[in-house]
Amino acid sequence: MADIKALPFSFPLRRESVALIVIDMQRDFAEPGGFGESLGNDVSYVTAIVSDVKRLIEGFRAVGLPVIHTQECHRPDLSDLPPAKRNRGTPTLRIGDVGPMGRILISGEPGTAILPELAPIDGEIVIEKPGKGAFYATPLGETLKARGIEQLVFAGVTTEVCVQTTMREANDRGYECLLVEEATASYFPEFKQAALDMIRAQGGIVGWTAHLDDVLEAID
Ligand code: TIU
Repeated sequence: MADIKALPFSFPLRRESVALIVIDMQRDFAEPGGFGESLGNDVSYVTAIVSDVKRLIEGFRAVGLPVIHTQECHRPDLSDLPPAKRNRGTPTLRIGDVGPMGRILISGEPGTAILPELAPIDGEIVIEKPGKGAFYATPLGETLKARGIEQLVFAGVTTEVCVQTTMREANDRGYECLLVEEATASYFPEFKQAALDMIRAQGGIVGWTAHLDDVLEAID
């Protein structure tokens, strides 16, 4: 295990305190008929990163490092869905409505599931989150503390929404955060680029970015 070649400078990797966190690689964001498409987005930007996210997950598993998964979803009675979130915009299907993969972004529905290629295995933590950030209204903070995790390597979607929100939440809580460029996607390539740039600007104001091969080499 070595430091990770990263921007704006190398990431001081510590084996005993690092985990991979994979944000919201769900059918609802990657497949036609889900939440992402209901908002008018081209989901092929998400499917394009699946093989690289898989390589990253398998790299962490191969060396026995923890993998955490998140899912953006709500309770079936919508009690954790603020009207301001449900009513925003003009989607073709709102959160809680029935679509081709079941109720949109509702816990336990087929569309809410993590893509089968990236599915959690026994022992991996799965955090269901009602917000864009994974710390808000979830046990993530306590779970990380209990396991001594202080460094988070980020993958998932979308770069400027749930990934960046969670990175910012984590950065403010004292975690060292690194985003893997090939393992994150936005429905807007220019937003992905802007998010990468703003995360690592000003001496890593929110954290670090790195390329997949450099992460895999360092953890080996
Ligand atoms: N719409 C969009 O870009 N993202 C989300 O709604 N959720 C996540 O980023 N997971």
